[in-house]
Amino acid sequence: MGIRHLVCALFIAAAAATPAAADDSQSLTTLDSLFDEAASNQADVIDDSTISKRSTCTLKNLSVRRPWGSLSQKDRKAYTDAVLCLQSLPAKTPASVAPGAKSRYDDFVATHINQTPFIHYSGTFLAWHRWFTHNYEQALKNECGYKGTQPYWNWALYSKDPASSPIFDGSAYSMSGNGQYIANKGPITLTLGDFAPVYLPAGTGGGCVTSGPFKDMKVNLGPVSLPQNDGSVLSGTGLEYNPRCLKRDISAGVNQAYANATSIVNLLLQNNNVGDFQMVMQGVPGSGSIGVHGGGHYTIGGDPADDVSVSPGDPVFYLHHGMIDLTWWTWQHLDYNNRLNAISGTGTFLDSPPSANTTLDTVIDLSYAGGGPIAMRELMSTTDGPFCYTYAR
Ligand SMILES: *[C@@H]1O[C@H](CO)[C@@H](O)[C@H](O)[C@H]1NC(C)=O
Ligand SMILES: *[C@@H]1O[C@H](CO)[C@@H](O)[C@H](O)[C@H]1NC(C)=O
Ligand SMILES: *[C@@H]1O[C@H](CO)[C@@H](O)[C@H](O)[C@H]1NC(C)=O
Ligand SMILES: [Cu+2]
Repeated sequence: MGIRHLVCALFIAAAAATPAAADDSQSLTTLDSLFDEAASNQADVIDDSTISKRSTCTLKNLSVRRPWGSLSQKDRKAYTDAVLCLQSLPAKTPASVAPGAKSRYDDFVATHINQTPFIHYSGTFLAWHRWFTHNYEQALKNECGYKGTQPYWNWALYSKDPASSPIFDGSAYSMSGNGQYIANKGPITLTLGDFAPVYLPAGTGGGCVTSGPFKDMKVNLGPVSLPQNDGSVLSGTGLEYNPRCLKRDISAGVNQAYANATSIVNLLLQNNNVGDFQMVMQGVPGSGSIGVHGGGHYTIGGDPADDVSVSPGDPVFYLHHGMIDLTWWTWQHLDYNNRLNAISGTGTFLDSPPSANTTLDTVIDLSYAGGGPIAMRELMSTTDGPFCYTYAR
């Protein structure tokens, strides 16, 4: 047998033994090494005294955000206890702004509802959600005595079966389980302007969450724009008081199709241009893809997470956005000099209505969620300005 035939035979044998899913495990390995490379580059930057810095963040006092699955049971419970605490504290949002905002937790949901048209498919998308997640983490620490850091959900690790992952397995040490099973649900139909709709496979839940720390949680706000399994859409201001159970409809089909390791490595981290990076992350309109950002949200399902504006109404939102931030952080640190301060986009959703380009001087403000107004330039580095954190895998 000639060498060419041998190589060919080996290739066919490998292909037969490793169906499409195995490609993703290859990408998971690649993703791990890209995370490591980003962390190592970040450490070099922190140590580099020739780079002028505004903050006193050092390698010694960096705080480390970790994946949920690597936390001890005690640390997981400390996190969910702090979230329940935030849900028991009074809201700062006045009833005149959001009559349905009843808790400190709801302040964050109401802010996200009010700003949704300006913080998705816009120039502030990445930095806004970084600042939002950080201030939620700070509220857990400062107002609820939480000693840990914001954990994240690496979607790619569990893309074939998210419902059995340590995040959603329903144990006392999870973020609560799936919703109660509802049979015969149609797909979720997503529409965006005049683009062809995207159909998302329904999940294996649909009803109220019945297990884990958030089984008695009340979702107070929403709907704003909630696609239903029959193709219709429920609409509202989202700001009225509408108490109901936390629902989920966890969909492995969505996770596998959009929030897998191959898409992070091959489609996302490859982009040199931040405009392409953040567009692919959110799903290029008309491409049929919802990106890893949509992938995470619609994997959760239910009547917070299928509703873009109200999605922080499910506490898993912050683990999802931890991973979004980790993906941006990785992208930035793979080419620090060119990517750290890269911004693209305007102040409105797909620039509709047309608005000014976002710049490093653009100010964002989380209103009653807290944190105060801040310029984009402060939010680009996780080790300068107000931040001093890194990620571990
Ligand atoms: C980090 O350590 C430095 C040097 O000890 C200290 O001045 C600074 O306040 C610390 N910064 C943070 C964010 O903890
Ligand atoms: C992974 O995600 C990409 C992008 O959405 C998709 O094209 C690909 O089919 C997905 N892989 C699997 C195994 O579903
Ligand atoms: C806004 O950004 C676009 C794309 O980068 C650029 O072509 C355009 O000139 C900018 N507009 C202004 C007013 O700076
Ligand atoms: Cu958002």
